[in-house]
Amino acid sequence: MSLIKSPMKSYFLLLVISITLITFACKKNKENPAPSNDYPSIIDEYIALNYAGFTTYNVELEAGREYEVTLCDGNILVFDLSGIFMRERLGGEPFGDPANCPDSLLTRADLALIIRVKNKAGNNVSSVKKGEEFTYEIIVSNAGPANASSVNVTSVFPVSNLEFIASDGFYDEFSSKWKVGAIAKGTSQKLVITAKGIEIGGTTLSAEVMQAEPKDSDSPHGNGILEEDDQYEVAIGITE
Ligand SMILES: [Ca+2]
Repeated sequence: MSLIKSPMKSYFLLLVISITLITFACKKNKENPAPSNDYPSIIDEYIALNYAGFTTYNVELEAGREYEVTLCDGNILVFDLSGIFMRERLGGEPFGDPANCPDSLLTRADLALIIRVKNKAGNNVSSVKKGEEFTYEIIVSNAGPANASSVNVTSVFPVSNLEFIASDGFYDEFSSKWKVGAIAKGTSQKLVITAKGIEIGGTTLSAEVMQAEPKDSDSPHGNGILEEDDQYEVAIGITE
């Protein structure tokens, strides 16, 4: 992303830098590093790779042993003296122009969804006999760093091929909605649906995270893109 695209933006950027330098007079600024304020370039490379869109941030040498990078959203990344990333932590107040500061990845959750089909013995299967009860599990996990809440999943129950028998969560086979609720970072929630095949042939089980708070770091909710990690499809055969 180019920092300076127009004279107007250039002027605005200078204004932001001026304010930033006043606010963080003791800090080094990525936009205007003095020679004595130099820091390892791999810090800039790390931010460009992991925090695309963050064009304003400050780098400060803390007690001569590590660099603290304050992102414009106020969150802080800590690097060692050679510029190797060590940890992140929630920081203070945001600064600068919000337009140069996208939603922080630190404040997002990363939800992922999979489906597992199992026979009565608990083994993973790709086909079942007509009339045979089986289960399919929809598992939503949250890799963090934020906790997720108000999670809702849609999984259309294929009524023409399967008979719904039971589920162990807040799932409504008529509306296709599973009200998941909260998923703390590092944990998962599972819905187990019991069904049986009523029509010989094949069908597809699918599910997607439709809503959740906060935003997901790599898969916008409810956009129907199967390649994303919050959506899943699995084919199942129903045999004689
Ligand atoms: Ca995700």
